[in-house]
Amino acid sequence: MSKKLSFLFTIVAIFVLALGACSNDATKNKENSGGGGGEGGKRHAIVYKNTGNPFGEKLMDGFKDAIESNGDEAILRAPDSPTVEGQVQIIEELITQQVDSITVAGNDEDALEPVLKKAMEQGIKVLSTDSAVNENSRLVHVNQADPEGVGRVQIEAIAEMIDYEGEIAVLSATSQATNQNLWIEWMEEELKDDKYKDMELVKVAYGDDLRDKSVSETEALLKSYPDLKGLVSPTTVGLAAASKVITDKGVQDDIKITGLGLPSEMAEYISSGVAPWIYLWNPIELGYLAGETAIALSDETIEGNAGDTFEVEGLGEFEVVESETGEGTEVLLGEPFKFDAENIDEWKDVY
Ligand code: RAM
Repeated sequence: MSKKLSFLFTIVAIFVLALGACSNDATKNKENSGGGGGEGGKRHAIVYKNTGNPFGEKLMDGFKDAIESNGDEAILRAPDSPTVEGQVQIIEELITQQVDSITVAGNDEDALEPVLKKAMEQGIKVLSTDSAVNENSRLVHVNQADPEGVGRVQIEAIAEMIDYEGEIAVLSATSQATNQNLWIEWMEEELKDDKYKDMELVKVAYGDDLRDKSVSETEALLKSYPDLKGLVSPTTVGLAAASKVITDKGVQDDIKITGLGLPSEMAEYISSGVAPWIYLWNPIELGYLAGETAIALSDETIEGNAGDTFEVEGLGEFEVVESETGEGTEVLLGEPFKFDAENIDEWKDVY
């Protein structure tokens, strides 16, 4: 056989093998579909804030599980950094792919409106979770917990840790993150109570949910505010990064820290006393609930209106309600959990 011919044979062979692999995948998908009793065949996408966030990964795991149990396909996307531009580009691609639903953790409340409206005009069901987009940009928001309680409890915690006295600072995610901004508003509201009269919030810094930036922002806070007594970080990335800085600098006797953290990332700091206790909800369940809500919207079991109800296997019945913020509707997962030295070992391997 000539060299040319044998080359041709090789190409054909590779092609045939590749076809075989495709049809195997197709069979697999077929087998999967209906596995969870769903109709199957739909494509549901989730767009998280950015890649490399362990909380976001857990949330997407839960979303994928819900979608695949229904026999549908889950598309998991996130830009490299938590920007609006990155999310717009991904959403445009998902519109071109004509997915059935898009669930977004918004990097901005309003800026995604044009692209999300475009998606909805084309019949794609749009919802937000974790970080809400405005009511014109979504059919419903899947909320982790009541924002007022989440904000207030973190101030109560840090106050107790520092005996209601001294300077405190907040290390947040991005300055545009709807979820963090709402929690910070409630922190400021809580601080108005007279029992906090000897405490002062000196600064809100932004680590953008990036590890390195969260580390450098914490270092800058410690430098600029040498009398700082407490840090609150309402982001898992920020809380883990700041706890490490406090540990590495050996200043845990001078500064306490609390906030919203993943038990898996915070166990060592809870045990060492750097962060005596923290709060969070289950990110896997949040993603699962978002996935089930996406399915219910695309099956038209719900429309996203207050009063709509749907059943989620393992989690119970959920009702769509008016949002606490007065903007649009939401589905609420539940109350945040408190993690401390007593219970952290049970949770650190779960999420
Ligand atoms: C971070 C993200 C997320 C937030 C959690 C608590 O991982 O900013 O949006 O909900 O922390």
